Amino acid sequence: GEEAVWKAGLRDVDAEEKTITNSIVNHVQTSLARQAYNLDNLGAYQAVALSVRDDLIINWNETQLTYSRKAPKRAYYLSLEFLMGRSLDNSILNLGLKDKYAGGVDKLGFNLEDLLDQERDAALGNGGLGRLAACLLDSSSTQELPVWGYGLRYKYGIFKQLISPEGQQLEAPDPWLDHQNPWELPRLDVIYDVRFYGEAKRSSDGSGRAEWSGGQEVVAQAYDVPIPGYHTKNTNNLRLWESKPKSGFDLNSFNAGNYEGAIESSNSAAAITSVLYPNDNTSFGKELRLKQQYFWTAASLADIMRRFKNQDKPISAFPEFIAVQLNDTHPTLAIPELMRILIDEEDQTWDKAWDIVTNTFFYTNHTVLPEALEKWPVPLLQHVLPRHMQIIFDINLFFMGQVEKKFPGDRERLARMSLIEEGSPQQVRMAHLACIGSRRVNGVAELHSDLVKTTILKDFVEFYGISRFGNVTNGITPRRWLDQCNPTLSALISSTLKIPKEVWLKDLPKLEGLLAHVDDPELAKTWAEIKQANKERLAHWVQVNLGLKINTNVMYDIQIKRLHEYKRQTLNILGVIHRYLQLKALTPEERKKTNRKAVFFAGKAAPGYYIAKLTIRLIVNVARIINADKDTNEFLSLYFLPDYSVSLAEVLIPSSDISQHISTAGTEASGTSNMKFCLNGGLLLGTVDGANIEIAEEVGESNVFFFGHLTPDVEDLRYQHQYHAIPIEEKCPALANVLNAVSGGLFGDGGVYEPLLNTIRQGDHYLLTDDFDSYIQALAMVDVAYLDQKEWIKKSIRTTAKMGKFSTDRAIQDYAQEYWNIESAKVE
Ligand code: 26V
Repeated sequence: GEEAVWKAGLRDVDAEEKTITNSIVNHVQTSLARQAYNLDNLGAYQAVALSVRDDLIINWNETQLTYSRKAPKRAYYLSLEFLMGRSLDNSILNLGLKDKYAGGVDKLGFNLEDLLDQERDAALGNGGLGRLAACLLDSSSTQELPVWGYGLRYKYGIFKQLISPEGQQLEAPDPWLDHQNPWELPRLDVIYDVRFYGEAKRSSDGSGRAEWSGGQEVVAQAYDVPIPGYHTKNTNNLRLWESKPKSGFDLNSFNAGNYEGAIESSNSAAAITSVLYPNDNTSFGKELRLKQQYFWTAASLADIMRRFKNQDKPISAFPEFIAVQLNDTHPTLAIPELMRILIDEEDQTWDKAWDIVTNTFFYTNHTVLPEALEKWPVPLLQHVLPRHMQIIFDINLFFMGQVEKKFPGDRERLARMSLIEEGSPQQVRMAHLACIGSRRVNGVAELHSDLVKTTILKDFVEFYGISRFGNVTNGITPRRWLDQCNPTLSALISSTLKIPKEVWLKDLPKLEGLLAHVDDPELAKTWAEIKQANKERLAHWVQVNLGLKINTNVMYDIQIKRLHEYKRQTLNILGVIHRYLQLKALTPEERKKTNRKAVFFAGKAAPGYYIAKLTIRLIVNVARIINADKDTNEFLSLYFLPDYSVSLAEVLIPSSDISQHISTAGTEASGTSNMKFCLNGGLLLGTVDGANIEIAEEVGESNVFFFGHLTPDVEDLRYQHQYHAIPIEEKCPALANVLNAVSGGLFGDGGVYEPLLNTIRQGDHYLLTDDFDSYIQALAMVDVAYLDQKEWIKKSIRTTAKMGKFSTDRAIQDYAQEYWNIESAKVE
């Protein structure tokens, strides 16, 4: 707009709005050094973000002051991944300033929604594990608990996914910091040296100490990200470390004319935090990944130790003031690192050090898949972290002694429980180290926690007793995953419950009050209208971003998650093909009686995961064929939405009628998007796995669609596949028919898909041939149920009503009380 219009617009704003517009304009002129009247949306977004940041910093400061003054026991959440997504909308909602900012931005001639869209996702995570960390942080501030997160400030987050015309996934870097990041505060003074390589010499004085010297030293520098709570001043901290060379570059080499050598060491320091590893559920023993893990745990523990020492307490009091949660085994080096600090630097005896360590750490397991359990080769550890390898061997020696005492002569048990797996090379089993070095261990849903106790850590339950092992079922933050992504539904819930959202968003079981209104036709009508509007919002997104037109008057069926064989996107796409073949066989009259639907997929495959990439390729090519088929496309359409992200999830989830969570029983530890869909009134089609089970317990089996074999059958079925395989034509003709259609070239060159199809024909580790028929039946039941819209809406309302358990507010309180023993510290 013109300058005159701009100034005129500023006349009639209320006081708080005025403060906001002033602050935005100030940031435009000073922080951005630009003119307010010819600003683009990106500049306006930056100015608004800086203005919001001012509020966050004030609350952050008061929070840290309160924590210092009250000196409560604190908890630290160590996670290599924090999948934060965007921050602006979440910040103004949590601060209770959304309306004011919308008004202020409007007065300045901009549209808040457009500005929110300028923000890049902070995508420092792969999937569920990283997003869980982000939700738990939101809840820790909201619950006023003294919790900090520690992670790495990757220069590049999870790769950007492109899909080639042939349906190939291509990866591009994610330079998310290119537009400066207003949500972080660099702390030039919070720095620590971190050593790699070198030599560890044990002292000869019998103290057990050692001296670790030489090698490479790099610097860890902190960046702080404020985490606002919902309608509270409490604003916790996420501290992310960046690696830097210790001293610019090596002047000796430089002066000697070795220019490349001089910058090489600085490059190798910077490399440590350059990129997030894009593997989800598979571990490769890569040196750079090991360096990331140590760099981050060493910096975080040094920081925690410095804060503790400021309190002037004896070192033995460490566990009375500090709890450290290990998010999966990725930070397990913290265990030998704290031993090293206590023994080599703080003069503690081995026994005292071990006592402190095992009262400080807690370990959460997030998967029982064998390929995801981390193991580090002993020679690599010896090379990169010689002192830690000594300590791990020592821990093992003591531990093996204890096991031998309890189970004398049980050699096999010793071999199973050892921290060291024999072989060439020997490998360190990180889950064992995390288990014996922690106070307590937990899984992330009831079934998964049971599996942890009966499979991968069975021997440890027998050794320590059951009370060391627990469960904390995952959750999600209802602020982002309902109020922020589905504001109209949030408003409808508030008016129906006659409870302001500020209350029920912090006390999610209050949703149960919706049950009293399930039969209210007015509510049902508005409920359905909101779902419809959310479908239109998604259709609009697809139109703008992909140039495709989607029918909004059909059922929306969605599966969005990382591509993995165990999650069985392949089962879903083969089901779609089955439906397509059936539709083709019907007469036009018969087709008109069927349930119409659009099927959506989104998700990334690890760059080296060939079979997962082939599944994407199949989905894309099936979509190409069936969306172009005039006989059927009115009844069935299919979309693969590229570059799945937190922000895209926020558009997809509120639009779903049904979502699919169809992992082979016993493989999905919990799942969290299942909770997000259900909270938004989408129904669930799933296997009896992970948190699906607890969702069904809450909403009642009649409100979910379950299918497939159960966990106890899986082992047997796999044995059958190995030793008594039945040809697929005999066992599951419907599936054989679908595979033949693909092989036969119905979706382009069938040969391309042979390796994928062969995983099913041979071995079928994820039991598609066992579950396909019951999957198709379940889909048919969904169709029947959806045709009765009245009853469907009731199921939808009931589902939302019963999601109270799945707030991370509940989960974080569970950790606080049953694990960390911390209490809230409210900022007045
Ligand atoms: C493992 C590895 C191995 C080394 C390379 C990088 C990497 C990255 C992540 C992982 C962790 C895999 C475990 C995981 O993500 N589990 C998921 O955790 C969610 C939150 O608890 C849960 O909802 C999902 O069911 C579970 O698959």
